[in-house]
Amino acid sequence: MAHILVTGVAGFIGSHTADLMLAAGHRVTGVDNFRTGHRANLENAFAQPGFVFREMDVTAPGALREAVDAARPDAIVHLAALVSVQESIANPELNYELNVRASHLVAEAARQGGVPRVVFASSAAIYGDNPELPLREQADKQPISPYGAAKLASEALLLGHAAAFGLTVRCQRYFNVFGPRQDPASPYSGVISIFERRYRAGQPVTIHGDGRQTRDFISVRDVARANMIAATVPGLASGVANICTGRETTLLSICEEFRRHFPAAPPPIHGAPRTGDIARSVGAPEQATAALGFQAEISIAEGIADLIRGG
Ligand code: UD2
Repeated sequence: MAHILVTGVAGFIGSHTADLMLAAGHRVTGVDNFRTGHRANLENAFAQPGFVFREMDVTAPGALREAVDAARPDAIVHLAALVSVQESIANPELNYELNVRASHLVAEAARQGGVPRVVFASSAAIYGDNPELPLREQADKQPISPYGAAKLASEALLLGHAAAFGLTVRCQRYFNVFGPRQDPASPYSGVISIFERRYRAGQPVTIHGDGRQTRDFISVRDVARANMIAATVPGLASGVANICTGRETTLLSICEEFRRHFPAAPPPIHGAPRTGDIARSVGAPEQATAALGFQAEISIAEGIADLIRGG
């Protein structure tokens, strides 16, 4: 069994990743500063004997080094981040601090603390609106936000450390992740989290445009499993991989799926398309299968049922 340090453990993806690792018998040291994470997400983790929590900011001087020295983990899963594309546009400096400098600090803490492996939360945002679908890892990177640029820069920083200092670095390019604990608070939150809240409240959802736009929606439980594999399976080589399903789903079919659970819901309202919106997005999942032995298993129907059940 391994001991994993998870940064951003109180976040949406972090808390599911910790829960899954703990259930599999691994030990987890989780760190979070609760800037966007929530203590409530850790309710299950706190009840597990293999869980240790440190409230800290990964960019505070010496903080990561101290956490690494105390835990002596087998891997760091670095999920702490400024997670909102909109916030990265409003505050590029903070985006640099939390999405670039923090990644460098993780790479350095791993090198200096002798941690052999780092798993990094990258994003499909690095591809921007590259139209060569399905997006393969070698596709041109055309980030259209400071957020996407920072994720790309972080991949380079971490892989540079991997090559120079012999760490194993796995960059996980998440596509549109959805599931329980995703925060629907902002209009720019993940669309499925917004829709779930509105369907549950009996309010109409707003579809920006005709609803034929597509995304590669992946359940957070599949993403947590991809993180656990990347952190714990022995003998992996460094590299990047899309964490996606390879399935293209329209917003209209997401609405249909919700209607099966909420048949009395009012019909969606169509608004103007969102500025800068991408018409289609889907990833090629083969590289994750080849490098990690990972394949998404949860269908949209199962994932939405899971979200509505909560947990
Ligand atoms: C954005 C971010 C991505 C991530 C994601 C949240 C970029 C380049 N990417 O991607 O990094 O933060 O959001 O999961 O900005 N929509 C509606 N009604 C709503 C909300 C959304 O129709 O109430 C549409 C939206 O216009 C888009 C689609 O749903 O066409 C998906 O929106 P999203 O914000 O969930 O995801 P995405 O891929 O635009």
